[in-house]
Amino acid sequence: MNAQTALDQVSTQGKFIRKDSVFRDWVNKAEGSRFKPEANRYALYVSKACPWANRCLHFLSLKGLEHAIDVYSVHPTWGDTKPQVDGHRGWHFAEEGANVPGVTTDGLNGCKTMRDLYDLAVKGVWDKSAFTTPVLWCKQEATIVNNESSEICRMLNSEFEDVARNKGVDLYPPELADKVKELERWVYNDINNGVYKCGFATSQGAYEEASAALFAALDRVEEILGGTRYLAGDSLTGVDVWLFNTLVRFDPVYVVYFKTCKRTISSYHNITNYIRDLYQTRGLGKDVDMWNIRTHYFTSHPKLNPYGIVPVMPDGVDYAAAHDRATREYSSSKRT
Ligand SMILES: N[C@@H](CCC(=O)N[C@@H](CS)C(=O)NCC(=O)O)C(=O)O
Repeated sequence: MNAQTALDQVSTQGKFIRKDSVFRDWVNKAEGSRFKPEANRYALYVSKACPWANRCLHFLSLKGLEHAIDVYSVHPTWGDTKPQVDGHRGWHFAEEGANVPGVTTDGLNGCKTMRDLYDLAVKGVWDKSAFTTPVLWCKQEATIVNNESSEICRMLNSEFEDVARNKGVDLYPPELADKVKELERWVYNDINNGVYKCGFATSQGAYEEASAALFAALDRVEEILGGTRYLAGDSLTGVDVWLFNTLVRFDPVYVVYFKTCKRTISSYHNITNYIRDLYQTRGLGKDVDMWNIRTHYFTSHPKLNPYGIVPVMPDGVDYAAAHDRATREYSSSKRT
């Protein structure tokens, strides 16, 4: 049995190498498609702590799909999943009757853990990789359609248009496709996954390399945001949602936990204001659950934090504070 978590995905040089997600089917409208976009046919399993799952929740709300796809969310602290079989620790759902903020039971399938859900999906024992969130679940076939957040985001953006309340919202507009794709490449490698490369590295060299790439990328973001309101220009795109989910966790968690301490995000003027803008003006704040976020990281990996102590929240993190993004002049607009 190969019951892994992301913490096990480390090379012999101590580099964190994330494994590819395994379930890669698509919901689409095409004739003969196995998974058609229909209201009440799919569920999204998330952890509110998980940046990958959280970005799917943001797409769900930006597109106005909450009424059509139900959401189940796991407890932030990993626990034993099959103690009689192996030592794996992973995501659990809330116990019946427990009242944990932002956490639910698996009201759909009655699973106790995400591992049980993966077993249910394959109607046996899932032994190929970690039991990760997010999961897009098909109720009709009782299986996982997809467990790769970048793809779930794209499906939510474009495939559920007929049932979406916010029709016409397009976070991947065709005219920005190349630009967004190029931004996603380095935002994913150096920032979204970059913080994990710092935090899960097991050698000094691997950590320093990841840290250098991370802060070079953040400097680049700071510069871009001096010129435009969003990463790809004047409109919010998917890559902003990706970046936002790492940024909101940065000072409250990663600076301490993943040793991404060369600079804090609050020391970057444009990035700080950009987070506040997305949090408030674009409504992404509604799906940011700081208790789940901080509890998860600090209490789930005994290897990294043996006593599970959650450090005091640093001063100066205030995503609800006023921002200057709507009123400032951008160098891109000056040029036009
Ligand atoms: N490629 C996946 C990565 C998802 C992922 O790593 N999720 C983490 C939580 S942040 C997880 O569920 N980890 C469980 C584990 O490693 O066992 C995606 O983007 O959807």
